[in-house]
Amino acid sequence: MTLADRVLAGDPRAIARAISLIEDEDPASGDLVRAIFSHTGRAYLIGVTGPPGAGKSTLVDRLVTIIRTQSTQSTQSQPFSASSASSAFPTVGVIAVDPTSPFTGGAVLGDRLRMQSHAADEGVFIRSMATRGHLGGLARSTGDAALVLDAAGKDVVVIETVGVGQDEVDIIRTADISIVTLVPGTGDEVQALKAGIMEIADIFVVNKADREGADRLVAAVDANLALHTYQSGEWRPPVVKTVATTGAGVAELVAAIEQFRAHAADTQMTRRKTRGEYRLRELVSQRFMDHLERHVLKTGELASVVERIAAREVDPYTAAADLLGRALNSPTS
Ligand SMILES: Nc1nc2c(ncn2[C@@H]2O[C@H](COP(=O)(O)OP(=O)(O)OP(=O)(O)O)[C@@H](O)[C@H]2O)c(=O)[nH]1
Ligand SMILES: [Mg+2]
Repeated sequence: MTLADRVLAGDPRAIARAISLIEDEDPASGDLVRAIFSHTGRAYLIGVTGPPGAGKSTLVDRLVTIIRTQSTQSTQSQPFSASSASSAFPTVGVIAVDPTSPFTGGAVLGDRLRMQSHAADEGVFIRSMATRGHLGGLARSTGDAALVLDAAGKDVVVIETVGVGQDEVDIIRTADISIVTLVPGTGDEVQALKAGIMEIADIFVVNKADREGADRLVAAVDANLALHTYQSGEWRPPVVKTVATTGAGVAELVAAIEQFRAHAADTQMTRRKTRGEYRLRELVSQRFMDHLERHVLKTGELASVVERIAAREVDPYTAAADLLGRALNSPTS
């Protein structure tokens, strides 16, 4: 059985192995994605972002608990339907993107500990992924890891990232739903505005609502939303207060997710296309640079172009046009 077959069968060890290949940017990961891709597109992708320490992992842990027990409730609507008759509860995959170096391990351990309540649950797969240094690498590897979980039959895939950089914003923006977590008393409003994460939120969560200033923060976010005129039928992001440590407000969050999912059913395809386009553009750019560096330029030549730009001997537009021309005139690999 190939690794792809084992992933498709839902084998947790194969899922872990596949994600490691992706994380290491092993060439085999491309073949893996090729093999599983036609089996993806079913999972509901939830992106959770926010500043470091906002309580994202604690919140995700609570969210997973509710999703995993949802079928026991006799409520009207169920946003996350289980994939097969054999599993009564929706299965979940969680990817926590570790903002720190893969070698410090601190945040990895933290995420593991805070999601420990699902350790014995076979329907939940939790994994931390380390940030890679280069542009777009994180978005690609996270996207590929989500594909693995999707192919493995997870009904819901949650991606947790620290909302600090464009990369993280890009990951969350292309999820089926984006949840932005803020915390009172940290000047988050300003930070969030800077990082451009206000615009990507489908739902705002003010976590640590047990702290002073929660209502003020809710009011600040509301005031910000009020600057935008919502057309009738347009989704206005709700602001949900939670205390992730006790679970307070998490049921309301699930209800908001449910509402968004029902509301955005027709726009989901647009979002998925955007996700696909983003990945395609990123992949082509990366392939192009790889080709350029491996087959067109001599060793160190790119660095010397960078030097010349720094020394103002050439402008970046001319340099880029020159590199593009040279690459196009060389045989592709
Ligand atoms: N008082 C209070 N503390 C909370 C709440 N939610 C989480 N915490 C605590 O905040 C700390 C950080 O929680 P995490 O869930 O690890 O936060 P995170 O956003 O995942 O952190 P990173 O992934 O490292 O960015 C932990 O000590 C939690 O127990 C809350 O609602 N109220
Ligand atoms: Mg975390």
